[in-house]
Amino acid sequence: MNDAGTDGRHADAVAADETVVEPPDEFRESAAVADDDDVYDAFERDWPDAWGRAADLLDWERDPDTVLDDSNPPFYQWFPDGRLNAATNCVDRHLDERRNQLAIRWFGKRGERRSYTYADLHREVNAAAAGLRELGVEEGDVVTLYLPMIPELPVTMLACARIGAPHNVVFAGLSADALATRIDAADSAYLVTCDGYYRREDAFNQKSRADNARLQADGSLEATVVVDRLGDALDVPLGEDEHDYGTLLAPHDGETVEPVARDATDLLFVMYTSGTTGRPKGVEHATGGYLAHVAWTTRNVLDVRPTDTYWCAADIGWITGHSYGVYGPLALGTTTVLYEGSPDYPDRDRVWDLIERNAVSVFYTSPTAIRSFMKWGAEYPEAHDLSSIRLLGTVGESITPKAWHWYREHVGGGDAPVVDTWWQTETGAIALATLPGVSDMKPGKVGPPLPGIDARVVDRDGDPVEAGEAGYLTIDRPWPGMCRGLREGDERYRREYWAETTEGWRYRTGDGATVDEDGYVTILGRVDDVINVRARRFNTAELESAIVAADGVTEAAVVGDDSGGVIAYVTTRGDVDPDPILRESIERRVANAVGEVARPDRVVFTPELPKTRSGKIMRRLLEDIARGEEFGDVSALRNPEVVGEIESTVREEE
Ligand code: 6R9
Repeated sequence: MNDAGTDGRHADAVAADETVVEPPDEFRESAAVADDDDVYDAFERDWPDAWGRAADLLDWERDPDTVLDDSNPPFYQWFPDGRLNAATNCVDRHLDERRNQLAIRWFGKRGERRSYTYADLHREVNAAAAGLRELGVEEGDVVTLYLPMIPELPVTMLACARIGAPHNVVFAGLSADALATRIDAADSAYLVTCDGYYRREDAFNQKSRADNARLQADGSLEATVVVDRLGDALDVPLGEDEHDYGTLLAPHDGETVEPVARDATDLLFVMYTSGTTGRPKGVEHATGGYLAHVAWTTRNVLDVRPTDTYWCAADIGWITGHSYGVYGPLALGTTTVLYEGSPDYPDRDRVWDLIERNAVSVFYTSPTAIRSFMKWGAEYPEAHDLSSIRLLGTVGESITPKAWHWYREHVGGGDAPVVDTWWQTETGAIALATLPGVSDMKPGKVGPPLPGIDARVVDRDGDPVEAGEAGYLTIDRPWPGMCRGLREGDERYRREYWAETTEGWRYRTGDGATVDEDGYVTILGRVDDVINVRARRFNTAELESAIVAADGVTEAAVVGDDSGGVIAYVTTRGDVDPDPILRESIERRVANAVGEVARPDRVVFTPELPKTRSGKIMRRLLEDIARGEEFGDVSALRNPEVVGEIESTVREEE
């Protein structure tokens, strides 16, 4: 790890806005966790047994007697003697009370709609489970799912869970190479994909990409199931060992497949994520602890209940979509929105239109999306009735105070709590956040660790830092949603994440952070996002936060150049002319907020920043451009086309 940061003065610039926002009274009164619940103390007093509250949110085939087995750290086992089925928890158990309540409302790219009640979902999941069985899928077999945001994705995930087959969802936008690597690495013999999907106006052939992957994979694939997403718009011939999803399920319509009771520690799914090194890591999540933690946080942090219509805008191909798009909301029996399209198609008010149409009450998205909304302008949300919103969530990267206030003002009607949630693929579920009915919010700061989570910010030697000083975010005691290990083996898992200290085992998140006097954590970004500016060390987030405070600026990414200076890549709102005055104002703001030493040497205006599919800014790439270096393959980006544009702007100005 690099050194996480410099002195407190710099770190504080990230959250220069010291506003404290109290939970609104109306929200407080009906929140899942109320002020007098004493929940922080209860977890402190009664750890780890207090986590039994999370397990109590689930239905168990055999109730767990033991909460935590920590005899072989860092391979912790949560609820080890419990047995359960995740699909039963997300579907069957709601049938008595809510069979005709909507579970999923789906909106397709072409304006199509499909709705599933819990009874419909039950029927479809059972048919899919029977279909997979017919192909030979057995308990423990890994099934790879390569599907866009269509109902068949959550349905097949739950069908896998029902028969005890771990799923391995690969984001539909990843390349054939990436799919092949993940099929091989997960040792998966089954693939569920589709003919294709719409990209704007065009039908894109997903199946041919899957075919390429199959050719590249080491031959372990036995059967492929193909969902017909496009109908007549795309005709894909099926070869040997390839099955049409509809045809496979049809004879099983109305059948019931007995759910397989799984040990709490059995694998529910694997999810590949990028690590510090080139090869992706296969993060393994166990059934019981994961589902319990996800359900607990969906209820107590996002405050979701069955009467809500809830929308997590993240793609199911990433962990946020797994935990808070599928498992969390369905475990609680709520109605969830599934949206296939993009937020600006057919128009930039699409998201607000969907919120209004569905009377969405809880909305969870990322700062990247919020910055786009800001860039497009407040007139889009303002044209819609968003009064159904009662809570807003954000995840994935730090949110600037400016974006936080915009989100609350223009989407949350000025008074909805905005919950900034910090977590990772590896943590499985939210680990740091305010409890919306209890805690004050501090825009730009994530908040304290959740009850029962022992997160600390420590220095190089592992000692807690002073308030305001930058350090490494670590977690000292295990938590239920934590992954059970890596597909790549125990040694790799231990080496990658854990450190043994005198107090026991410590999980290293890889993020830099500060903590204030009230225990509120500010995330400074990955510790590898540290940049050196004229031999002084800064974090990208602190500079960027100063830049986006300039009027008309929507996004910024700073990188070091090869002479030790700093380049700021900046995007502006559509109606703002990126002129020399704005340039000067940006430079001045950084100088004021952080110090003259950090004044950007160059400000490069660009229509967009290059992003990964999950919305993270590709700083490495921007750095390579700044340094005039070769950069690698950009096809995995969400917007590869901007790279050439940025490069020519940089060169032109030189
Ligand atoms: C859920 C998810 C994990 C990394 C994490 C951190 C960043 C996530 C954040 C945040 C600041 C937040 N991150 N939430 N940074 N504030 N509220 O995003 O998982 O894709 O594994 O990314 O994302 O850097 O380490 P994942």
